[in-house]
Amino acid sequence: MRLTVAQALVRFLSVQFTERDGVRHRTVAGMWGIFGHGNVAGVGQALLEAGQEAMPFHQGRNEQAMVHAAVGYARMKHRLSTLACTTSIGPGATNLVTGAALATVNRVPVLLLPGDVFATRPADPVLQQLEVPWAYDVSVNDALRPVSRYFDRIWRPEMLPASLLQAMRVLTDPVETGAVTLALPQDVQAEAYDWPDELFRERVWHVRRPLPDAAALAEAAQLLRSARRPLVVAGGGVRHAEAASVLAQFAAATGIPVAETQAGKGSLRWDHPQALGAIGHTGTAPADAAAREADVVLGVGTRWTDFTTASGSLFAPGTRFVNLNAAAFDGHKMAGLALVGDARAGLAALAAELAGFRAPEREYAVAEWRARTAAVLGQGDGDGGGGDDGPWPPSQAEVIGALDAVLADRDVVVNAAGSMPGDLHKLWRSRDPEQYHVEYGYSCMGYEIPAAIGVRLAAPDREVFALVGDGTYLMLPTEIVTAVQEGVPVNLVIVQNHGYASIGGLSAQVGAEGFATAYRFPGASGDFTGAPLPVDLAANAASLGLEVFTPGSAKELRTALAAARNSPRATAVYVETDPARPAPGAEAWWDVPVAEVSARPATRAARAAYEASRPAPGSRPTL
Ligand SMILES: Cc1ncc(C[n+]2csc(CCOP(=O)(O)OP(=O)(O)O)c2C)c(N)n1
Ligand SMILES: [Mg+2]
Repeated sequence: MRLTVAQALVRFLSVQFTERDGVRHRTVAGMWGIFGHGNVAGVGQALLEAGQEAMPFHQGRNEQAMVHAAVGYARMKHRLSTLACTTSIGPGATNLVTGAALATVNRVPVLLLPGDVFATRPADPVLQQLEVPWAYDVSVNDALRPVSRYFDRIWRPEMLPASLLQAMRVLTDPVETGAVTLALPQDVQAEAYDWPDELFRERVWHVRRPLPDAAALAEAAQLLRSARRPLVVAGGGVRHAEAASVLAQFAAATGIPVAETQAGKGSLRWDHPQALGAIGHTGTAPADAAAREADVVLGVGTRWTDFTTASGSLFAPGTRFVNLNAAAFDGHKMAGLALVGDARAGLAALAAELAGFRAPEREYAVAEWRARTAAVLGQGDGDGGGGDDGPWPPSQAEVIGALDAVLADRDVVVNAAGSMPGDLHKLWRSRDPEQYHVEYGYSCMGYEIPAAIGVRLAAPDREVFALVGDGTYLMLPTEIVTAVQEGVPVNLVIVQNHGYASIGGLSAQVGAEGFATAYRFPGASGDFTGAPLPVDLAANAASLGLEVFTPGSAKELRTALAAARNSPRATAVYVETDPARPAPGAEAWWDVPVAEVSARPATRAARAAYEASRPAPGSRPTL
């Protein structure tokens, strides 16, 4: 079949399917794109020719945001389906780098198709070409190599078929997956070639659920049976593997309490009898207490990041770890016993090995924590009432409480960066495994709005609320226009606190005195402590086409959230928060080193506090 390289690529992608548990999905269900001279005549023409059914198209505004949308989509689809992103060469391509890193860090599949410079080199340098004098085969797309799990540059048409199959392998592999980049020189995209029909036959990529090795399972069961204070830590792998209900059964049957990482939050309903809530630096008091006294910890699908381990300080020396993980790389962390396998299949197998086992009874102060949570959420006895005459402006926690009161169980909250992820991790009461969608592997400001669009495209039957800090809003509001254009009725909650509040707090703590973290005029001293900026984000959101609500009381906030939820349009609820009433502080440490020498008293005091709080050398069990 004679087609251009770009036409062959689109045709191939339109007949790829993923299968797990007998359910089929389009592996690449659509494509985001911004056209330039590096892709308009190749991939752009091919999309036009293929038609919307073969490859639905979404017009992007910023290439980074396109990747965020694809990640939101793929995560919501449990990595069984994703979206591709086509870009021009040069800046359009390098704008992908941050999104690619985010996808790869979070192990979420996205297919990136940056244009590239001419393979035939008729007139180097072409517009936007980087020339590296000592390495003439390098283009800016090489910046995508370290952040991609598979990278290839299609210098000749003949290279395409084998590379496409490798790209699909990585996209559909639970261990390998992440950003997959096929760089497409602009002349090659438009070049015709006679392709074998075999390339375009329908293919089904079966996503495996491997079982851990029997000997390892037996050893893990023995270790857990011997434990006096076992603990499960649920990570993102639980969600990817759709293992929530198996985990709930496992916890109920064994009585082992469950704590959740950011990626794993929502694995258990917040009020499940074994649920301790969030773990680590942004954890709950009962979960962090359980971690401190645990003797055997079963990590399920977790990468053990510093937020989870409180920078290595959370678990006592001598704690034994069993890590059920699809990736051996993570399975062996924390000097653990690796159960290399799928979270759902592995948990079921482990439950069978543990038949009859019941963890020793132990009380954690869960009821106290839940009452405390309800109070800071402005929910009194936690029944969702009592918040209507709450204080104004609300605390950030009260905004979370209002959302909790208004949202239905299947609604989704999306967030990634700022002070909100920590507050959400600690306080949010997840009622559905898909409800809590916080990207904290890369914690990338600007993820929220495009990811909410991706989530909604993946789950059109769910209402989606993106919690958007003013800093995040200003970084990447661009895809609001796409939501308006395509009628994707996502809801933003714009949380105004006039700057990078989370970093302002951290800055004060590390002796940097909040320097340049508020959105204020520079002032006489030039340290950004002047008057607040005359910026109106509500007007800005309205100008981009959103239906905007600006509540002026606690009661109006709930009414506005409900109206936004019911609106057929994309909306924003704009709310200014009270920084004087922060959420409960950290129960566990996080390592951010403080300047060792300084002329400033605040820095010296912070350094002294850092040295006093830092765990003694050698006391971190996992290093
Ligand atoms: C792309 C990116 N740049 C910088 C950071 C570092 N950072 C983390 S939170 C934050 C401030 C976010 O401000 P805002 O969205 O207003 O949330 P707030 O902290 O005020 O809650 C910054 C700059 C980041 N996470 N992502
Ligand atoms: Mg802010």
